Amino acid sequence: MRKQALLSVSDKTGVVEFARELAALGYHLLSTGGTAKMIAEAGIPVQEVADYTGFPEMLDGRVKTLNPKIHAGLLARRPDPAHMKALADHGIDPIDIVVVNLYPFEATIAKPDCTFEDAIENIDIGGPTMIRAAAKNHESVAVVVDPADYAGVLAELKEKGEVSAATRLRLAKKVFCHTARYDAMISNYLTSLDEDFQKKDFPESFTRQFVKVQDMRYGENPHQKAAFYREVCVGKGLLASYKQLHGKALSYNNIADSDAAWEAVRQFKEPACVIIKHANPCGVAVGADSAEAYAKAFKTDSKSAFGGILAFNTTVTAACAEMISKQFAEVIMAPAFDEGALAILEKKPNLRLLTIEMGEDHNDYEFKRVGGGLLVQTPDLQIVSEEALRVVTKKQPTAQQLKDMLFAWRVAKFVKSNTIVFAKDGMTMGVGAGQMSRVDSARIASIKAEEAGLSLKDTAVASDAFFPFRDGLDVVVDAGASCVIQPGGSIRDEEVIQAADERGVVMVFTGERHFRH
Ligand code: 93A
Repeated sequence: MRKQALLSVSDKTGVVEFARELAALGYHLLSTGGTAKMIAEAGIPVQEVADYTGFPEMLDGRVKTLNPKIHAGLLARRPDPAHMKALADHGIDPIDIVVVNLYPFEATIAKPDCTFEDAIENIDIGGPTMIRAAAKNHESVAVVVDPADYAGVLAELKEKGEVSAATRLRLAKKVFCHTARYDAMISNYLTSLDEDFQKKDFPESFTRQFVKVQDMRYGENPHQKAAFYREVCVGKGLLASYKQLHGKALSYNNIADSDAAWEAVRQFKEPACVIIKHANPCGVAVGADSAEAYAKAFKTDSKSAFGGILAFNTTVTAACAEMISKQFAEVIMAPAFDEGALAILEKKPNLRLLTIEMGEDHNDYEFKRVGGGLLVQTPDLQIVSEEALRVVTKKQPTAQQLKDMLFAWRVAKFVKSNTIVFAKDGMTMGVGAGQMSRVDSARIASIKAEEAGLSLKDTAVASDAFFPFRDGLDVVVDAGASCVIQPGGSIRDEEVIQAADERGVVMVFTGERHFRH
């Protein structure tokens, strides 16, 4: 019985050389249109699949190898006599080696001008069918989907006269990984086209595909290993748009914090600066330009800003860079840097400088690993409008108070719960984050303001969730707050509203909360 190899590849790298060696080893070569042409042109004997099956390629190439003569040749158990007889009865030769790589779906959809029809036409059907068949039958067939494996397979063939069982199994595993990834890409692509990108429904199962961008030096701590992945097809987040201009490689914590900084800063229309430390904002401000925004943000908590991640939604000017250069920062990110700014900041060899697009894209889902499972939710995209606020106190807010409260509320969304944010004139004045009790967050925010030398008189306060008791409210009013924005919804709302009236401050309810864990 003649030894047969079938070659059908989109990525034709190295295929002619591989075919030449297989032919020299005595393999009868079968191949499809484009691949067969290349092999034949190199003077290597090859038979077209259409010629072998007696069935022409049809439907614009949609049916090339989908034929029982091919699939029986791939799937027959060897040397099972019944299977061998069935092949012989139908004039089918077993296929021993399959060399296939698939239509370039990923590369196709990555092209900016890719149409829906282009994408659909690049869904390979015959290729996956062949490689899955061959991988299932790996006891008898060697299947090569990666040109990087050509050399190893040839070496074994030359040395042992066959591809070893261990290699056949390894190659088969590679196939199922390959086809799973391929289908996930298609599914991701089609999902990403949904108009209603914020899903209201959750699929029965997730087939997401992430590809490695890089191994990290370590994870959250040096004893943890880590890597960074990009999601295939969906999501144009931080990762899709950042470019590093300068500095050391980003660390695991840098990327996590940069993501938080980018999310927070891009929600502001006016020039803004966000300083993040350990995933929490320690200063957020808006101003006339990057320099003013930075100066204000830094003032909130200059102690904590040490080693922080700075994000801007506007060009970093030389004046701003001059100020920043006096502090130790890990990362600075902005849509652009003035030449003067770059000249100043690039003097620090380790400082990472990133350009980043703002945009309004967001992840469709958020994932959080729990033991043996995954929690999935839609992102928190709520933005409360002035009209949606409900004033619950006798005292009505002034225009300035409304502005301050809405600013504080915007920041509160990006602070880990329990969150208390003091703000005034487009600047955070005290941030209390990540405490188990709201009243403690309120105390911490006031203490930090005092340490920073900031007066909390007439400030606005945002609380990410309702005040369960009046104690938290009393702390912020004692500290100087004159207006409070919070979701409301506690069974003790009345008590808290009464306390606000008693203390003569304004309180508004948003009706929605911003827990962040
Ligand atoms: O359109 S297909 O899904 N129908 C098929 O029957 C088929 N058989 C192989 N695509 C099919 N292929 C794919 O064609 C292979 O997976 C490979 O990517 C490509 C090679 O085509 P050619 O040799 O004509 O360049």
